[in-house]
Amino acid sequence: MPTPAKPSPPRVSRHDETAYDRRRLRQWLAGEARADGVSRRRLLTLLAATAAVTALPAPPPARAAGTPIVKPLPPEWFVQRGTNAETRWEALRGTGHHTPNELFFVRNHTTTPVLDAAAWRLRLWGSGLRGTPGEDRPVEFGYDDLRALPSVTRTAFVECAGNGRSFYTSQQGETVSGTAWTLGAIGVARWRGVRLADVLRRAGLSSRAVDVQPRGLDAEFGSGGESLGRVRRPLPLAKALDDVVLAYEMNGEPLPHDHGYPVRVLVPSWVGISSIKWVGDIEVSAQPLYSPWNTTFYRLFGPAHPAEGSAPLSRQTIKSAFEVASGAAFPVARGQVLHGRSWSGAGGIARVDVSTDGGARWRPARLHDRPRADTWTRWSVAWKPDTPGPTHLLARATDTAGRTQPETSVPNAQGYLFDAVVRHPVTVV
Ligand SMILES: Nc1nc2c(c(=O)[nH]1)N[C@H]1C(S)=C(S)[C@@H](COP(=O)(O)O)O[C@H]1N2
Ligand SMILES: [Mo]
Repeated sequence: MPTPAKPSPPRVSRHDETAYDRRRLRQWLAGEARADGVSRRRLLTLLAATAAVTALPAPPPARAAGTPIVKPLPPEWFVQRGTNAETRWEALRGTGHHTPNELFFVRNHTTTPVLDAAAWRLRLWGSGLRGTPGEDRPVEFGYDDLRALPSVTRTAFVECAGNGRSFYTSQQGETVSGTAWTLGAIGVARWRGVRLADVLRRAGLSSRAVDVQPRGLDAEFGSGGESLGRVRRPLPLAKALDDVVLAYEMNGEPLPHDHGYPVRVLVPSWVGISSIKWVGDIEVSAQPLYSPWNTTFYRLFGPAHPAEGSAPLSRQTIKSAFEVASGAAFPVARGQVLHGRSWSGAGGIARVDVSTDGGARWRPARLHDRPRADTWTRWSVAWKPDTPGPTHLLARATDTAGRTQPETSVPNAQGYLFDAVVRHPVTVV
């Protein structure tokens, strides 16, 4: 259960309490203190009344009351889904290989915390670090400490495990739980940061370490009237040491608040939940770790899967999307070019086939990017519709590992890892 900010012990002088209250208010502003039952307005009033305010960075960006996302969400770019925002594929037409930060989808379990990089610390702790056995010996890094380490830059997608979930229902008639994403819960960015491996080694990684569990500084997540604690999910050490990045830049800018400022984890090719935003601490463990996010969630349950669920999800699956609005109208007998993108968690995209007549005939699309792991490949096909009326556009990708998108996806209760060919409705007029 959450621990409320504790009042100072009675022996502390009035002066100390004043200083502590100031610090506590600052921590609250940085998202590091809990204030259950106290309004944001009340705390801001308290803040304004203390000298702490003079030492504060710029005020947090204005956000609409009750909105869990900081950046603007114009309806021509996003569909809002609860605490999340899905990118509209038609808005990606004409953008380059990388998704502009303003257009990048947001998946929040609760609310974007507005953190202060100067006050932020990353704490590494646990039985998988060297030191006296049994002793909890945390190692801390500040924002400047991380920025002073050698940096790496990587192009990679972040994609929600539930991307495409709504097609289990609309195409296959399955009932699944979770956010009803279409295909817009993905974005590709150039991430810059430090290798998690470098930070782990500097912290004194022990040869006994097996799991690494980053945890976010956003609020605790409640489900079914119960708090599951802060968002966290273990990563096997092998992946943590391979290609995982602690990212502080996204497409050449400091991470936006909604995407994890000041630092997020980036786990290339894996389901989005692995890439913990607003990371505050990392447990390094000599014992295997569990959290709700690799047990209750992010396994496959259902008739086609073991009773206890599949292994925790890791790599993303294979998908394709057109940069076209659902239900778009195309003029008959006029030539045009259809654009889209395909991606896979198992490698690059080797081939894409497209049908403009609901799946009767297929032809290869022209690929505009070399096949590359961890990111998508853009493609196009020319199309001159000859018959007025409704039809479906279909795209079917094959990756360099030899996987091809199937006609139907094996269902699971939470609707993860949809991979089937999507039937995209359009009309010829
Ligand atoms: N701390 C924290 N990290 C998080 C989440 C969250 O709610 N809190 N959501 C996860 C999920 S489910 C996804 S799909 C990605 C989404 O990243 P984005 O919002 O930057 O697109 O962040 C992951 N990391
Ligand atoms: Mo997700």
